[in-house]
Amino acid sequence: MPGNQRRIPRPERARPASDAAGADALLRRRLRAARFRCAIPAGVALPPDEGAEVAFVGRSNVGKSSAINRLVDQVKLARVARTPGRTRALNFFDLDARRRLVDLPGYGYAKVPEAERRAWAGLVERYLRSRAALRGVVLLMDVRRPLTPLDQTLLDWAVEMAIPLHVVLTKSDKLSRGAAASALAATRRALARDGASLSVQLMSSLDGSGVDALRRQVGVWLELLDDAAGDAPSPPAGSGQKEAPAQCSGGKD
Ligand SMILES: Nc1nc2c(ncn2[C@@H]2O[C@H](COP(=O)(O)OP(=O)(O)O)[C@@H](O)[C@H]2O)c(=O)[nH]1
Ligand SMILES: [Mg+2]
Repeated sequence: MPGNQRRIPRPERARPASDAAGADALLRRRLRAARFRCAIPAGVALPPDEGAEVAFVGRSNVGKSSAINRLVDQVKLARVARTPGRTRALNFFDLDARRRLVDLPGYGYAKVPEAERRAWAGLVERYLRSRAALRGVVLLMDVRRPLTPLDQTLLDWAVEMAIPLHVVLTKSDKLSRGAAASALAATRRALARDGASLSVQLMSSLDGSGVDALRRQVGVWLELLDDAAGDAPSPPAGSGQKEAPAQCSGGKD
């Protein structure tokens, strides 16, 4: 074909692939804009309940910070917000003026004192019940130990409150491919028995597998591929995170 001849587009064949790649690139860019906004301890008012947010919840050490960092393509976003002694805080990350990710406090192992378990439950349940901006919850469970009692509590709340739920089975690299697939199928079966309507996926923050699926789910919930979605202006590299305020709300609630 002569080089100067105009190419005839063939949308049926060429478009879907490039559109999908373009959509993924846009999603990545919008998530990469995430910036730590504030950590809100119990009793302090949350940022205004407007726009849209997606919350992440799971047992301590399940890999929640690592998954958030993978999601937003940043090495230590979730870690910079971690203040020792403030494990009961809700950490808010802005994607743009109207969209946020929220890192809910992790829950402990089976043996945490009852009072501590109740404090955690009170804080998380209140947030889930009252937050109009909440579009969905990502529940992270270790692929080797899914559906602990507190995971079940979370699931029950989400079903009761009709909050869309996406379950991520973390650390899939710790199992063989076959064992991970079996764990995924078993978890899906168990959740179907519960009558929960939700999605379940495997993920490894170590090798990055599954991160695209998580990105797409968050993108759908936050309508990140909406044409109207603004690209947040990025602050200069290296600025912002260390100086982020410890809180960003007005007073007690
Ligand atoms: N092998 C493996 N280790 C992981 C993965 N995700 C997190 N980890 C490790 O698990 C530990 C807890 O991770 P972190 O993200 O801090 O968990 P969080 O307490 O739920 O926020 C750390 O040592 C991580 O390096 C994963 O996908 N694969
Ligand atoms: Mg963490």
